[in-house]
Amino acid sequence: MSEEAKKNQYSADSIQALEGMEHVRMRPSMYIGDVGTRGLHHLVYEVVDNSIDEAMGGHCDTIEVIINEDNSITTKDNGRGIPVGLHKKEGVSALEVVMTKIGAGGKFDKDSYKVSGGLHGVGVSCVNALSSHLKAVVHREGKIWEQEYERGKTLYPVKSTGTTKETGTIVTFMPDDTIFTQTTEYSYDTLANRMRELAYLNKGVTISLTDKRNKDEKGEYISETFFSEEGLKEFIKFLDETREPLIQSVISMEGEKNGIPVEVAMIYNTGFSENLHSYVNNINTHEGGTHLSGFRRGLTTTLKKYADNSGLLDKLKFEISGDDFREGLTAIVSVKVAEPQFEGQTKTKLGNREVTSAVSQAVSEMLTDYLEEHPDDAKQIVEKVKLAAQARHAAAKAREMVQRKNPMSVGGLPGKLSDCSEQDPTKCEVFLVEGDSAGGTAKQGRDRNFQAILPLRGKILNVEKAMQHKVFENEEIKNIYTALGVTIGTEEDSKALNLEKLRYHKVVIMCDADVDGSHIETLILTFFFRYMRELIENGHVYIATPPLYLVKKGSKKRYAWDDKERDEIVESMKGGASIQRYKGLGEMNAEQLWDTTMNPEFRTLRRVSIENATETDRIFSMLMGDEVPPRREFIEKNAVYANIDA
Ligand code: 0RA
Repeated sequence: MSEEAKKNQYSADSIQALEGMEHVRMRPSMYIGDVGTRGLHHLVYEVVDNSIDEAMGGHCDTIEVIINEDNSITTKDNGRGIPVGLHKKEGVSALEVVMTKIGAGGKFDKDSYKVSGGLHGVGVSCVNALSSHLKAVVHREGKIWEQEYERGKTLYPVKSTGTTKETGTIVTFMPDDTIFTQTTEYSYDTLANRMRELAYLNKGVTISLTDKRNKDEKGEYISETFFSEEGLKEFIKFLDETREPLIQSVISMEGEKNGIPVEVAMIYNTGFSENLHSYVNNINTHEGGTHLSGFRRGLTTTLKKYADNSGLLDKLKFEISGDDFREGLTAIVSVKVAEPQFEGQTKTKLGNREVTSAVSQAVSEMLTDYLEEHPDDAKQIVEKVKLAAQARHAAAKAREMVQRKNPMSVGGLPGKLSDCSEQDPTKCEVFLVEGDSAGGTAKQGRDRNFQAILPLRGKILNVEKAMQHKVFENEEIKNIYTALGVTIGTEEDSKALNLEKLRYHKVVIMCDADVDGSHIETLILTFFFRYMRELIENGHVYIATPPLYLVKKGSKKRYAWDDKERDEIVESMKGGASIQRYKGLGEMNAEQLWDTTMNPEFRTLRRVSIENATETDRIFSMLMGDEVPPRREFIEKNAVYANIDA
């Protein structure tokens, strides 16, 4: 190539690079999912993923994440450092290429498990493009190198600023507030949950998180260090901390099958829910996929074979189904796939066919060994499966009652439901109200055109502690199913939730603003989380926020939702104000309830979303399960909704 041609080639490439970076800024959601809280946190995960890649290659064992005072983020690792030498094709430092070129961004070596779909693995250059300022510092080849950028544009060529004996990469970035317009404030808990998860998924790697925005009573920054010696085995113990184990130890394996690294850990508890968590290249695959199918297949065939041979199931009159093997099971499957294909609505379902048999084989071998070596545990498991099968039969009968066989039949709406007149579900709301008296007030206060009221009697069943058939037999729960028009069973799946006939697109939980109220709220949420998760996932579940105080002076009336607001109002009224504390919804009259809590123009509804299913699962089992001490500790430390971002 002539000098001239080379020059043209270089500028053509750099224009392309620029276009790539511009494209990220124009369509950030294509790269990081969204520009809300999730996307904001995703920036951190993206950089840390690169450090984890170094760790997976055996080049790094320590990663630090710091939330700086100004909400910018610093990550440090002791990996090899991003290469700084001349990148032949681009004619600039490799560091600059990694930071400013979309796609080329990641590693140059092909032997790492990069993620091509999903949300991770888009490269640090994306983080750079979406940061108002970023500084990269590299310790490599005895020297310290650095380069800075503004909105992805290089401020100066890579320069050396000193010498060093270390290796590693330090990245500091400030998310661009013209992109993240909703918020640029990082949540310590969200980052901590992910760092903890990464530490379990990558044993031996130390990951610390420090929050420099706040100091504790001792004047120290809030900081945690996550490290796991045993990986998934410990992760399972953490997840099942609040459940009572059925067997002695965690069953686990780690190895390679058909060239695919597979890690599995599982335990049975005395509970009734099934908790499966799956990961591909450290990404939580919420929608499952081929690795999870492989796990199920391996589990079912191995346990079935064992149970058949043991003669323990001889007197059972009906078939055991796959589900029966998973009652009270908590399991994690983690695989590394070189070229993962992600499918599904949220691109979190693994599609690679070859993974199924790899995981299935791994699980079969692991379980066969365990059952042979632990006959007592094996017996416990088979007994549990047997009970599950019996309960399933009882549940199937009970479930028929919430199954509307004929979709045309309207009959059977619960008598306590006060329906609205509007028929278009997208415009309709239903309030689930605690108690008949509050229900009565809500009925008077509502706009009957589009607001329906379903009073619930006292505390609804704690589904965390009940077997399935008890849940479907419960009067209040049956009423919720029928009132919402939600049925169980679709053409493809007899147990799937059917939301086609959902009667109201807003389902609002309205409880007293006190301890009892929040307990009932949690019971209802537990039910939705375990039995109607899609309703939450599709954004239909809301929590109403009634005020705590009414402040009055003469004819002036103002409501307050917390103590600070109350004090401000009292002060603004300049003396002589009287304060009424609402102990419950029942103390409000219909007009007050409408004004403060139900009128769409003034009310605040909190939409319930599941930020992190793994963590939410743990929290519900802790809050609603048997073991009291961890629950008390949790409630003392956090608000009930700490991890349900509403
Ligand atoms: C490109 C190539 C290599 C490593 C990295 C990037 C790298 C990126 C980040 C981001 C944060 N920490 C990082 N550590 C490394 C391979 C390096 C080599 O071949 O020596």
